[in-house]
Amino acid sequence: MPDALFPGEARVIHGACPHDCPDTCATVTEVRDGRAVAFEADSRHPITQGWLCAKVRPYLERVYHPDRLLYPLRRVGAKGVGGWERISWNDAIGEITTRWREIIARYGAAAILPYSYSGTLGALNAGVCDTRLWNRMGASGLERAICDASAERAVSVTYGARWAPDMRDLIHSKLIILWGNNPATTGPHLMPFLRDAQRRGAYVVVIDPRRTLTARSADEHIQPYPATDGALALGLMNVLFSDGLSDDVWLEANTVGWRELRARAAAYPPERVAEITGVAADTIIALARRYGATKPAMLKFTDGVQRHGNGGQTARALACLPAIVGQVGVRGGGLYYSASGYARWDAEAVGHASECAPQPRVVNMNRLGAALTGEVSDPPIMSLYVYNANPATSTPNSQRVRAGLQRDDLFTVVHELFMTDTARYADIVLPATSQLEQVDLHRAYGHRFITYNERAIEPLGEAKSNWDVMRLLAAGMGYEEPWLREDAETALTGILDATRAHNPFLRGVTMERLKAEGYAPLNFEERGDVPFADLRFPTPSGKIELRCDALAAEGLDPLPDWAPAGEYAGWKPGVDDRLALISGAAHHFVSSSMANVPSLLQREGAPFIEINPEDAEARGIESGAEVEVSSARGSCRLRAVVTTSAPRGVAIAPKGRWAGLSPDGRNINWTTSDELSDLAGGATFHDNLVTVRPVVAASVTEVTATIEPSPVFHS
Ligand SMILES: Nc1nc2c(c(=O)[nH]1)N[C@H]1C(S)=C(S)[C@@H](COP(=O)(O)OP(=O)(O)OC[C@H]3O[C@@H](n4cnc5c(=O)[nH]c(N)nc54)[C@H](O)[C@@H]3O)O[C@H]1N2
Ligand SMILES: Nc1nc2c(c(=O)[nH]1)N[C@H]1C(S)=C(S)[C@@H](COP(=O)(O)OP(=O)(O)OC[C@H]3O[C@@H](n4cnc5c(=O)[nH]c(N)nc54)[C@H](O)[C@@H]3O)O[C@H]1N2
Ligand code: SF4
Ligand SMILES: [Mo]
Repeated sequence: MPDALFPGEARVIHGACPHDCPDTCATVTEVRDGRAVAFEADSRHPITQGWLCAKVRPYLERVYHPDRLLYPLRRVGAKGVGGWERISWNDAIGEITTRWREIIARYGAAAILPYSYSGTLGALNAGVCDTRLWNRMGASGLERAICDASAERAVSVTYGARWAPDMRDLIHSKLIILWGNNPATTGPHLMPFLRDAQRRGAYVVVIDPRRTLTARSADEHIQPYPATDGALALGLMNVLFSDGLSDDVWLEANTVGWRELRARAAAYPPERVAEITGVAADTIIALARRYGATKPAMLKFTDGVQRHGNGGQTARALACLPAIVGQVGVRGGGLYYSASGYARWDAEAVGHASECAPQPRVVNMNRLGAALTGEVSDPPIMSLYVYNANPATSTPNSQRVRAGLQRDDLFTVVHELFMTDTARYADIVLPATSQLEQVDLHRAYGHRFITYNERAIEPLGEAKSNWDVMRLLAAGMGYEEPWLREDAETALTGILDATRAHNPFLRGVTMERLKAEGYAPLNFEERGDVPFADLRFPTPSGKIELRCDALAAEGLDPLPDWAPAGEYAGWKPGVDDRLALISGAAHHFVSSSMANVPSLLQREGAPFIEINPEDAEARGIESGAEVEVSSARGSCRLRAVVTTSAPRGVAIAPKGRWAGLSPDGRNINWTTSDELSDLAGGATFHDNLVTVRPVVAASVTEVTATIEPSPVFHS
């Protein structure tokens, strides 16, 4: 409403939360005189339901943060020290493309490594930007395995597709098992549906070593030792089969390998599983009987449970369970992993790979530090281009990543909104737009709506979107393909149209409609809205593959199994001095995004580690004390929170803390492992045994003195 105080017309712009979260909320930005004055949830959206999470509610604090990067910067002085001078975009693009041409002439384009992950999940500013320019250039590919690779592969080979039920169908569930999933923090829009189901009599079980926010409101909380879930799942199968609670007729009709899986599960009687997991045999038997007898039963898991050396097999075992009780294709039952398989963007429209030479090689992103320090040669990596990611903070074995970033002969460009731990090591820093300043299109991994993000405000300073920068870089390299010049809307319309042409789930979802309505539901007319209701599975056999021959062909075990994950071999909780360290999601950040927003930092408190009272006492640690957390890789210092939320033998230190904002200049990823999992090169953050010791008072001053100085700007 225009008035004397606000002469500008108020505009309301529809958008999407771009962050790595299953909820992909529909948002509304109110803009006056070119400035966003309010940022809220879209009250019409059936999943967003008119509210945003604690971390994104104060989003304008992030968008208008005084530390936003507004101009291109060139490093002055030594790497990582923080001296910068302002340069023009012309100079920045000129310098980057000149260096790249030299590197390509000497080493080949494979010596250039683009590194990105989930700063935004948009089809344009992630999807297109992760492929087009790099395909054309022939740069090294990135094996995008830092998050969900093991489970993604496990679920895909078992069911043939990653389809998940409608959250609203939880209301039909009578039993809901949340396995290694903490939605109250990591996907909060599930919670109201969970509550409604519970009120209607559903029994909710949480399986998580930590007493999470989600576990607190469950009917039952089961706390296995980390990385033992594969054994627990096989133990449940053991009881289901031996008690006659498996649906053998259904298994015979709809699966392959169920008898072999039954034989495998026979090796996991409850007593043995109790020994492995620390969960009482009676509890295992009771849960199996409940799962066998209660219908519909939903099993939901996410990725926290697979971040260890046995992660692939663990996810396979979990994914098989709903089939044993014949709950697949049933409303309110089945497997709820990820909905991202419904609207996979047409790969050719996104990346135009068929018009380019084959990718020369791929580098596993979990091995970034190793790759930069010699593991990858012929050619070595001579240039790193980072966007949508903060590897110095979020990638495992950070010390090694740092060592790589410090290489004087590595030409590093970081495109960012903020001077992150990673950007500090760049040769050139480019300023990025926030979601309010860019156009994009979003699918979700937790629900079944497509959401359009309209630009709400002009870019701050000289910030540019990922795609705008890629187009400048392409032009600077002399690439002339029309698909490297398209504007944002043309590119997105092309991708949506190409995908809809062969994907019935997108029927009726057009750009015109998205622009007019903000979001649109996927279309389930052809396949039915319950995943696999028609019991057709897009696997080689057309059935659920409990035994998976494709894995056997790769020399992997075709049946799920359990083995002690990497570092856990021989570990005896309570006997061993080392604690199993889990570093999952922080409540107020998304990975390291938002971990520089003052109000959120205040709510999250100092970087901390949760430790059980008995473990604390045995180590002379009091709540609030500073502790040193060390693994075979490295160490960092945190505040101890002594709490029964951590079971004995397990410690929890949430991810996402900026090393540069921590008193010791480090974070928990100094301790985590860059070994790969048993499937698809997955991350093993939680395969991490640590010793925790109080820091002696004398060295406290020394620690505070190592706070990294703020970057110095020469402009
Ligand atoms: N607030 C917030 N939300 C987020 C994120 C964030 O950083 N902050 N990150 C986003 C991203 S990138 C992702 S991938 C998702 C992840 O979503 P989730 O998978 O729900 O999150 P995590 O915290 O990684 O792990 C979930 C739970 O797994 C438990 N866990 C760890 N190891 C084991 C194990 O061996 N067995 C069992 N049973 N449980 C285990 C942890 O204690 C944790 O409570 O969340 C997204 N949402
Ligand atoms: N210890 C431990 N570490 C973990 C995990 C764990 O469980 N434990 N989980 C892992 C998981 S699941 C994930 S997914 C990864 C995530 O790792 P990353 O993908 O590296 O995520 P972030 O650390 O949030 O860094 C994203 C960066 O992108 C920037 N950004 C946002 N939007 C844009 C944009 O439009 N353009 C550009 N150029 N930049 C943008 C943000 O400012 C932010 O600095 O972290 C992993 N790290
Ligand atoms: S982070 Fe998740 S819950 Fe929060 S606003 Fe974004 S999509 Fe919604
Ligand atoms: Mo993730």
